[in-house]
Amino acid sequence: PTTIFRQDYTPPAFLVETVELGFDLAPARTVVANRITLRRNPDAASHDIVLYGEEIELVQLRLNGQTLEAGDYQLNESTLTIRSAPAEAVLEIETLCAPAENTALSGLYVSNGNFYTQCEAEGFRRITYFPDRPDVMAKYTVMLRADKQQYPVLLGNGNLIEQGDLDDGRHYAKWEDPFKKPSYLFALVAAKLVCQEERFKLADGRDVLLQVWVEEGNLDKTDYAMQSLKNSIRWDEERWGLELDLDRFMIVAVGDFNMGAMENKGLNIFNTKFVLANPRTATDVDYAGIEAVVGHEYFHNWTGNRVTCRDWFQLSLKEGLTVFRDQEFSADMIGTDTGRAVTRIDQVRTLRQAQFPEDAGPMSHPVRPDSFVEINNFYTVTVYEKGAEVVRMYQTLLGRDGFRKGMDLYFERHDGQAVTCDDFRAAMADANRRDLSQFERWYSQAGTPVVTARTRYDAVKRNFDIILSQRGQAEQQPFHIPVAVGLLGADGRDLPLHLEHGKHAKGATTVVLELTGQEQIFRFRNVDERPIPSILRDFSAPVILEYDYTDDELLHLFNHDSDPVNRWEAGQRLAMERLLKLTAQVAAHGDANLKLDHTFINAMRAVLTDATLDPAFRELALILPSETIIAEQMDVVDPQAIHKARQFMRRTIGAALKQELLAQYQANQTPGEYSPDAASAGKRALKNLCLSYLMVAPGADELKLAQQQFDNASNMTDRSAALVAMIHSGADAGPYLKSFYADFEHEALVIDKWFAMQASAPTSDVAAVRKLMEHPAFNLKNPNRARSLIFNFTNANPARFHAADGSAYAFWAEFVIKLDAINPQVAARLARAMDRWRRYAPALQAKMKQALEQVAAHKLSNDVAEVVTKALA
Ligand code: BAL
Ligand code: ZN
Repeated sequence: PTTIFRQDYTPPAFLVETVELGFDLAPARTVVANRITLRRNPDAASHDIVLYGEEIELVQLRLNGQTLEAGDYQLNESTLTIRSAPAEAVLEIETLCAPAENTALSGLYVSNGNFYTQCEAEGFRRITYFPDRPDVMAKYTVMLRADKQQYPVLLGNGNLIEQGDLDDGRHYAKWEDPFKKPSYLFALVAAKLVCQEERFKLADGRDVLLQVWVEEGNLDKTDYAMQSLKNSIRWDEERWGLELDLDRFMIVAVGDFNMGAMENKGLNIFNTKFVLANPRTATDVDYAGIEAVVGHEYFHNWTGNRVTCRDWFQLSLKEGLTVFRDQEFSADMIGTDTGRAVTRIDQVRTLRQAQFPEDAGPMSHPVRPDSFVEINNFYTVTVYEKGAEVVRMYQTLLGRDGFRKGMDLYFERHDGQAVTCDDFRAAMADANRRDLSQFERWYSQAGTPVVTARTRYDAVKRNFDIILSQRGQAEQQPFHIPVAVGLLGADGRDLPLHLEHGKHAKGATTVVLELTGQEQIFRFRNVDERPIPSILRDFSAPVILEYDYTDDELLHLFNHDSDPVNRWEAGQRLAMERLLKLTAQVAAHGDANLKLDHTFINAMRAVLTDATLDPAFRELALILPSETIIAEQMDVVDPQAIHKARQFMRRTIGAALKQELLAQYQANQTPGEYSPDAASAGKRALKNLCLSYLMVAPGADELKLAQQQFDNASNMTDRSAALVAMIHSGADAGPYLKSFYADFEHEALVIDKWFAMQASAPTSDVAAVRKLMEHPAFNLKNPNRARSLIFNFTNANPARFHAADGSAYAFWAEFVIKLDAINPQVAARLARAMDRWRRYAPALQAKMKQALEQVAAHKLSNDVAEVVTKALA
């Protein structure tokens, strides 16, 4: 495999002006006719036309009307090169492909008998020969031809300009996209589908057509996606002044899809998981996911499509920014301060669960990577979620208005262009007359910086100093880190702030300290009492904060901090201290004689029963750090000890707070018609968390409660929570699993849940998972199904995955290899489950290494080869 370096970027030798594509669609043999007009790029030195192509058969090639013979061009496995081409060239290329055999789901493929495409990042070259790179932007016209009965719906990017019938029962549709776009945004759909459609008025008065296309039988599950689309359009207008630029916007749902969804121009193609929902089949979390992903893909129309990436190293330019936009959208849709904080806490949990480990592991890379073997491996939590944190930090440093000015300038300068992360940073800096050169290090330096805080109080001078220092990886330069800080008095209230040499609004109780050096002292004046600092409010930077809080200080913050994110954080710190001690105890002496202090239990009781707090916040405050997050705190990870320690803590809380949990379980019922709004979802989340605590070691009453909830549930959130509680408690859930399966046999997304909840159960070992694989509903070729069973076992059931005999590692190796032959992108994701193998005890390490080597010894895709090679390096 070849490594590609960011520094080697050169502009394309030829630019494409127009693309005319003709498709004769048939599953086994699709003919693609491609006519492109090219013009030599004055900025490039080379005169060679380089086209990329993979897994396609070249039938004919013509240059400016002349058929080219074999000697006139060079063709190898991945490129077609025409040397010293004329400055203006019209290429006519005819190729064949076999969509029905395309199990990689990249390029043109068949799912459940219908045609779909996925071109990002490099799928277009699996459709036709093309300069398939994002800095080549062109206008496309596309003619689709297919059997009318089998594929009554023919969709393309942009506007439908012509359609009609052909001979032999076929029909055609011609689509034209008025905007220049890179090839990765190309899409087509030829299918038997139905749609929900609506006309919608934009802020400028234009009337547009919105459509959500699904397979027949799913029209009862499109309302929420449609509502989310309308909310997204409105929000983009109101918050950013960005309008829909087409007359028509389509969402199409497909059951076989590698990603969550794809922002193709005017024709978004979605994993069904992020479209289909009704109360019976979808949970609150599913509804929230649909809102976020519909928003995300829609927002890409400006941040990604109108302004795109110069090269794939700049992926975070569009992804980090668009994730930030969808996060802000979801927060604004809730519309309350605590609602916003709840979404922020969720973001922090994701970072700690997935991004911090990635940044500390073998696949660690900067937000803007410097090299890759396979770009598909870089659609990561670092590029996406840490990228969004980097964008958020601009807003924290520049303020909302300053950030908006930067966005406006970015569009003013770069609309219609393919640009870099540096261009975005320059727009932010120039619009605000700020020097953001040091901020560049967030793009170029990998790893999670550690910020250490010390404090000192001078009662005589009434000064309070916060001394912040930072350390990154070896040889790294200091980052520009916004650290939001508040000071709490003994009464729990925020003290007024008087920062020396600092700017902040009068009366502000939170101030953003800018840490740019290795170590800096920030002095607050006129501080009448020794305060308790609340540092990194709202998680103002993606860093690890070290500060020696005492238990009393943490309890004070947990009870009083006006910043809900830090209030939650104080609870997490209290829990983590105890979890680590308990884990060490279990490892040394087993899980008898463990103890949990009353102070902690009382703190949990207080938050659980505090009716002034939002239920959604209370739920988050009561969830203990996950086993993965605990593992990240340990030098040598002992998954069994972690699991036992955490279960002990959950069991103890469940027993000690039984009455309160029951009372909150009853108090947070949501009778009446189901609604996925944040307030109702928060109540259900708290209620179901109560149930899960009560079900750690259930007696007959608790079991009955779960069974009743299962039987009487009016929605999937409650039904699945009851079932999960039963399965995870170790109770005999067999009859309930059976009835759940029978009820939802024909709802693929629900059957995914059925597999997932069993795969992640602490009672399921590798043998149980293998048994589930024999179930007729299991299908390794469907990414959602493979993820639901295999990934939930390898990633969400650490105590069983790390079984001492290594049997689950052998299982992992077997399925990485099997999946690689089907779908390298999915296989490479599974391969990542072994990323942190060096952190386990020697006996486990040896077995993990053996499994990695077993995979590495196979003939692998670039995707999997890159992951295992880096893991073993
Ligand atoms: N661009 C790939 C899918 C997404 O991030 O929207
Ligand atoms: Zn995206």
